[in-house]
Amino acid sequence: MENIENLKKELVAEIEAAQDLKTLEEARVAITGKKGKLTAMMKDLSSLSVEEKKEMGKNLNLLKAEVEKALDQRKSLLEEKALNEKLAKETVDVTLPVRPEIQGRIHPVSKIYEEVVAIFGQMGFSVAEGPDIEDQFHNFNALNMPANHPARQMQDTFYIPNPDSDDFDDSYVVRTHTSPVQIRTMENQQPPIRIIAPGRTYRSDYDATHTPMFHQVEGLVIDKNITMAHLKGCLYDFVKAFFELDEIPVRYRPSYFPFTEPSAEMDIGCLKTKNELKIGAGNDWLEILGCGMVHPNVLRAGGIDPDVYQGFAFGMGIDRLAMLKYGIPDLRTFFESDVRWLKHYGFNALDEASMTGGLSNNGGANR
Ligand code: 2NM
Repeated sequence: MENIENLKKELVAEIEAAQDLKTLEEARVAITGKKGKLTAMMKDLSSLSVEEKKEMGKNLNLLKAEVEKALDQRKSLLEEKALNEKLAKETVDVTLPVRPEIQGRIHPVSKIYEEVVAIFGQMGFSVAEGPDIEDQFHNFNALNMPANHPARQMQDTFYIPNPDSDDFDDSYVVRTHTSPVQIRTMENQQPPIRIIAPGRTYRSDYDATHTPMFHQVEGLVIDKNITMAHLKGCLYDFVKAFFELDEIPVRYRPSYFPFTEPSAEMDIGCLKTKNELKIGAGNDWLEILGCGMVHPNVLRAGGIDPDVYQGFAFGMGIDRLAMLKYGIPDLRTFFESDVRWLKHYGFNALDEASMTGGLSNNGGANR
């Protein structure tokens, strides 16, 4: 018994002495391996009397369990130590300046996205997000587009089969606009609501101005006594900030969207010449966004009483805004990941859009 206690101390000390995983593994082999000390003692049991064998066998088994426990504990400890050493060696100083030879650029879509969020953020809007894969209720029905509504065909929707149902109305869609995010917000939040929903949207379309995945930002304001005048003031402030102009001609043309009534499209004044598009001057008009007063059916679908609350909403294409602002002629090039294109149209990673720091930073001089 005395010997077993001493042996235990000796073996545990050997284990604890291991300073790295390799030494520990050597210790394990030397103790419990095929030719290990403990293994040899277990083999020697056969030379003992039955009584002695019983007593000694029990003690050796207990010892073996304790030694294995010590080995496991030491192993965990040394593994953690090794990981910490590795992590310490791999730390990077994130406060170091970006090396000038680094090729990475911010994509124009990301840049516009950040600018739009900064402008509406300053006006008190928060950003809302939702899933790319939607059910038809949130993408269509709740937006005053019931089954067989012609606008559903208008949108060239990508449908995704529902594994649990053969009924086409139960199939999912990749969202054709970010409006389902507004519906989800209304479902989960009481007015006043003031949100923008930027993100990816999908329609089956492909030419110089359409790609099957594109980006939208939509906005929604709901409160008591909201009118078209609030819509106009808000969107006027937005286009002035976005195009960095003190004044800009705007006009609203009547339009149709199932989810708003009345609906309108907003144009901004511009000058179109053969090679150039100048925003904010001239006798031409450029369509910039769609908007309107949220349809009572949409408010009801979102659980909001249209007799108490009104709202305005708007939507615009982020990619289209990028094409306009930076004069990029073909939308398809946005998603080709051509590094030469990114180098030309991309932005320095450190130029964050902000209302105080200047949205486009030196008019693009550091592109
Ligand atoms: C547009 C144009 C007009 C819109 C409406 C809604 C909702 F969910 F509140 F009803 N979200 N977005 C809307 C209104 C979008 O895009 C051209």
